Amino acid sequence: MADAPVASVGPVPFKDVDADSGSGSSVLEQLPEEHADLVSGLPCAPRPNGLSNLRCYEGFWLPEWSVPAAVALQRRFQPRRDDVIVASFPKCGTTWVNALTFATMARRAHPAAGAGHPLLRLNPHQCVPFLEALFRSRRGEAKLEALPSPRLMNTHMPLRMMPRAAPGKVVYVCREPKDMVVSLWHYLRRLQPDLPLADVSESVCGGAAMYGPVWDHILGYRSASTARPDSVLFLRYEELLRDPAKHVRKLARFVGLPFSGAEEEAGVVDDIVKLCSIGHLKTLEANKTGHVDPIFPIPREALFRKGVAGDWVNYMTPEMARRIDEIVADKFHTTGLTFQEWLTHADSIDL
Ligand code: PAP
Repeated sequence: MADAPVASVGPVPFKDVDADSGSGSSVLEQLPEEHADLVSGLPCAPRPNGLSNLRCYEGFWLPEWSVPAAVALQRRFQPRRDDVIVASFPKCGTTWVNALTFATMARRAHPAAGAGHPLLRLNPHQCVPFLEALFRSRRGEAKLEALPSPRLMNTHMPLRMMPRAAPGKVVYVCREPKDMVVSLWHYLRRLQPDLPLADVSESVCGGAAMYGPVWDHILGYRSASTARPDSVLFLRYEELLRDPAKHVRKLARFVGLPFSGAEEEAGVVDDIVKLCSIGHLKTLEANKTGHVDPIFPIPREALFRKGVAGDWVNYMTPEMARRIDEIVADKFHTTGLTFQEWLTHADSIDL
């Protein structure tokens, strides 16, 4: 991307330096050549309504288009020491953590209260490049290479798809699985209005959901964070809701950019929290219009629904909820990770 304008210090809003953005090209429209045999030989879970089929690669159900990207990521991604990757299972707070991390890391170039902040004109996903989309092609990989340091990137890939060498720092966000299921259901209903919640819940419980099994996804990052807390920050969506300012400070320390006394006094933390709040992001044109991907027909505004904890009680049958709780108890009981407080905390917490 020799012709793309590149600022000297990152993270830069990716859309501003991506010469292809707005061209309508999509990760879904390019068929992978490399590793085509590998993909076609993997177990397949078909999906309707224009959604990419899932393929089981190294124990995870990845969207078919992203399998070559997983291979390329494992083999060729050259992490830099100051890279920061926001990782998550879908519908667990990706958009929010992308926004918070971008605003925190870029605050010197772009003060959060400034009228020209990139998040006022761009969707958070446009600011933070999606690793698996870029690793679909050599061209995409080159774009990543050309980004100035520190780079901020985003992925839904499980940890095992990351390169063996430590990939800089990872900020992982997880969410109470029943709320994730309800959020995913609302999202997918944009493509299939009659989709039963039971179907989504079943596929998540059975593991064959996009990037699933969700438990293994969480556990991979959780154990990495326990082993290497300086490299993997493990956040929970519900805790972010409870005290976003505390977690923005934590995030800033983790990425090596703690807030100074002067910044604290000037209210910079609160500025970041306000800028990235769902109430604010929802009102912006960049988040009200357009689609998640130029040709993927889910409107961007579907990324900003309610943004609360405990919404599952409004939709799930007791049996559905019990099934997920039992799996969660079984999978996480040795890890100290519990979502129990949210099981009894059924009333939604608004920001
Ligand atoms: P993605 O994986 O497709 O990027 P992701 O952002 O992880 O989606 O999840 C969307 C959820 O985060 C939605 O939850 P809900 O359906 O339960 O409401 C969305 O509302 C919520 N969300 C998006 N932005 C924010 C934000 N700024 N603050 C809090 N929650 C948010």
